[in-house]
Amino acid sequence: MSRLVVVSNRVALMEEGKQAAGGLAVAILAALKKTGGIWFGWSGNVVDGESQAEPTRTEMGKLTYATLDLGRRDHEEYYNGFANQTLWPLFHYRLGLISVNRRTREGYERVNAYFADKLEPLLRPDDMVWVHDYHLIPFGDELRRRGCSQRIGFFLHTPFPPPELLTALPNHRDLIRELCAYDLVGFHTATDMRGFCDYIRTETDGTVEQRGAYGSATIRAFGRTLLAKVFPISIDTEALESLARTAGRSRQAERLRESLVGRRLIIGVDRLDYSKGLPQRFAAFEQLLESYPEHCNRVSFLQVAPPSREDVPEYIAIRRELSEMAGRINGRFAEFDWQPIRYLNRSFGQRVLAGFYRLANVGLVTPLRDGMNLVAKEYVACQDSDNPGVLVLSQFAGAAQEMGEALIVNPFDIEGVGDALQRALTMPLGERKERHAALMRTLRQHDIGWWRESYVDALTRAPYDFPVT
Ligand code: ADQ
Repeated sequence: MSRLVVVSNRVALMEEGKQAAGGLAVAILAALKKTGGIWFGWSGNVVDGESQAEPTRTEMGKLTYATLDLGRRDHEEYYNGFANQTLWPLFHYRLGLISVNRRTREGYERVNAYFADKLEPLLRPDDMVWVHDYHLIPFGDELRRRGCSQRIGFFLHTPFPPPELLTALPNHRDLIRELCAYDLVGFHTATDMRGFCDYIRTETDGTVEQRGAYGSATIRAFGRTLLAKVFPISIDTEALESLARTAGRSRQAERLRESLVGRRLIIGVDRLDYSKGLPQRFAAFEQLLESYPEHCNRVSFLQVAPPSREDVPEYIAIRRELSEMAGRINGRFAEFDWQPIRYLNRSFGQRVLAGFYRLANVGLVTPLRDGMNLVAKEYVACQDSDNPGVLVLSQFAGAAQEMGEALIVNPFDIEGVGDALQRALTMPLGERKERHAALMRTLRQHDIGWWRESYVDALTRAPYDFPVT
């Protein structure tokens, strides 16, 4: 069996007992734990001057971490710049937020080439290389230019926009040509894959040989043949289920329960990101209190939102907006013994979160656009099947395509989400159990192990050839 080499922008080198807040980190760790291999990428450190000359290697059991510190300019142009101010908003359908300039695009290409220079000497001929996410689209092409003939796959953790949006990016063809250097390109949903296939059909002279309703397709474009396929990412369902059973009785969960003094709980857990629809969510909770005043002093909304990408102006702006909204809504509705919104800018360990999920009567997951959204799956897995809570889920989260038994909402429709909250809070036990059981069947069948195995299996079998440069 080939060794697995995982490449991602950020390598989450875990200190004992610590938990990363990124969905990607959580998923990769669970995947590599079984097979072992190399996890290669940025250390998360930014240094003055040049990026690190040689990777730092750290061995942990069967796993080798190989990490690089980024120089300030590389970090600014590649990470804060092109990845997070151009591709992230573009891939989340937010053209109004994209910033476009040649300097950051060049920085993005330069750092991808630098990463390829550093990984290439570590590779063995029969390795399989699995590259993650929008930061690293050109990486496979850079490895090919250095003569790497290993199987190289890519998985996109964000949505993939339709060609009408993608073509707003100058030199979009170059980016998609680079994407076609991989042997396998994986997406979360059929919608994302359709965006890619439509681009190939309309913007290139390539062909798409589709199998099933956007389940998988052979792409011939830019002189290469590759496989595109849908692999909805998931969670370690069984582990989380058993963690939640005891986590509901942990000290922190007890403190939360006591603080509620019999009130119901709605929970939201997200990185603080404009794609997560947090202002609309706060407004929907306000709408609930306004339209259904019987919930005043009877329901609390706990929103956990650790800050992320704090160097990017849009993230500073949304943080300020949310603090103001929480203050305003609390000022409007609070009683001397009840605060409607508990808004926390910090992260928690997995065990504490599992306990909080289990206590919550409603999981409120309302991104404006999201690749998958693992919180939706985690919330369901942590419920008590004898008395489960209700998931209210945005139709624009990838997860909605598999989790139709949740209450599916349009996050832009504030009144509609307010009504869905009312429905969730008053749903009879029988219906809650039925919906939960159906969701759990999906999560047990398609867990993180299934995701990894089906991706690696497809990469093993993908047709591959070498670039015509
Ligand atoms: P994210 O945008 O980070 O991931 P998500 O899928 O919800 O979003 O994953 C977040 C993860 O971080 C979850 O495992 C959650 O438990 C954890 N987390 C969030 N807030 C936390 C907190 N306050 N404390 C501790 N842990 C916290 C990206 C894409 C998603 C896609 C994933 C995986 O944007 O669409 O689902 O990658 O592909």
